[in-house]
Amino acid sequence: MGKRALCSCLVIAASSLHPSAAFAPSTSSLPAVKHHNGAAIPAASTRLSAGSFYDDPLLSSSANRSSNSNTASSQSSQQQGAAPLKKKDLRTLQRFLEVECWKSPSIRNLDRTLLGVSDACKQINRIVQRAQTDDLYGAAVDPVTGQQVDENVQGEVQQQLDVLCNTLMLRAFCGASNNAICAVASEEEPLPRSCADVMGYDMFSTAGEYVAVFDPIDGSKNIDSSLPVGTVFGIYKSPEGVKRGDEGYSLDSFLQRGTKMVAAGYCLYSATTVLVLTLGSGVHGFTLDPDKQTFLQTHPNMRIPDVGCLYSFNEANSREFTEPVQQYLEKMKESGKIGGKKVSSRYVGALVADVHNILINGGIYGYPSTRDNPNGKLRLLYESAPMAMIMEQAGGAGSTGHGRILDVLPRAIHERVPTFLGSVENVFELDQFHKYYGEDDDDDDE
Ligand code: FBP
Repeated sequence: MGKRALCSCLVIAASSLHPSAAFAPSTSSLPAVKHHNGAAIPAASTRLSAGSFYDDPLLSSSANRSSNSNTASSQSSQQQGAAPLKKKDLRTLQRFLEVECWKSPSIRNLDRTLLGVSDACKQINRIVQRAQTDDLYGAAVDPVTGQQVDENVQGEVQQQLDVLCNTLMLRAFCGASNNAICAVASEEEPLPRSCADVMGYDMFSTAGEYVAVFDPIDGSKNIDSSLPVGTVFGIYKSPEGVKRGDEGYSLDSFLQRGTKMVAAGYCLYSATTVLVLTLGSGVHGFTLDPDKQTFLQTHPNMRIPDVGCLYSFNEANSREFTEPVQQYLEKMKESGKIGGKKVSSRYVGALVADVHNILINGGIYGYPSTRDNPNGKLRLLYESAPMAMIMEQAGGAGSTGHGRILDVLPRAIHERVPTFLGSVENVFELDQFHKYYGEDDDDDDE
């Protein structure tokens, strides 16, 4: 479909109008969005931890003062006039899981599994921090032959850390005492594996009504330069009456739309270690207390701003991006403002880190399709879909450019999908550019 004559910027009412109007400064296409309280509060006020510095009388008083914990832009119930919580008042992840899983029958027996996953994240956090000192770098070698192990199903040489963190996550999901999970799929495994196979005991074969998917170490290329990395995971309930094959699971349990996920989360290993989780009713963030090695609920009910001025794309690939995305980025930079705020680019090169930044501050993250990778780079099942569930649960959006990521029916475990995640207004505009520039190919096969 040829390009229509460009018209001058008008208020976006119907998607047929030229989408760049959205970037026209202070046009009414974007609601006049003001960052929640607008106060320039540092990203995260530091909490002094009980039991270490907290006992220091000099510091304790400042702790009381600097209690406005959550970031300025993500508004949680805590900031709405509630007295700031001191550290000891923060709910632990364990308590949160016990209560939330008890509350909803559909996830009733996932509390121990998720607690096990949080323990694995603590171990991965330690491993990532020790990678330099304990020489956990470089390609993984076969413990028996001493030979470098083969490439993984992504065609990447498996790093020692990939293998280590993969093992920790496999055990965390399959080893939970109440056997809630029957099988798992990982970025590092060519095919799903039953928990009986992972744990090496048949007793696990009768296990659970759930399956788990995960990327044990996301952005692993960043480790060499000590930049942030992450872990991503999602949990699906096996469809009623699904027949398990000889492998102890059914692929149908995995190849479900993201809308079927019952829980999703990521853990960010960075300046602080933050576990962000949704059980299908809101999003909550837990920061690891380095002294007590306990995840504390520092970000209850996270909400992403409806519009944000951050964008996170690897623009080195922009020549290969599809026209709608090229036009979207071009028009945004031309106007230099979104919602009256100056646009700014941030790209760490790790999905978890970049999306966490967008979740806190608003804006859009994108890994588009390119001429060489028509489906982009990110894997639908254990990268894009879990992040899209978190984004939507926080009031944001997750799109392929042609529809919700969560509506895409996966056809294969390691299938890739163009991925756009962020504030609802920003992602809406990107979808308008796809509509306007007419590259409308339904990649949803049903
Ligand atoms: P893995 O590291 O798990 O393979 O994930 C892919 C990833 O590293 C994302 O975390 C990140 O957003 C993207 O690839 C970076 O890709 P590029 O280096 O092409 O920008």
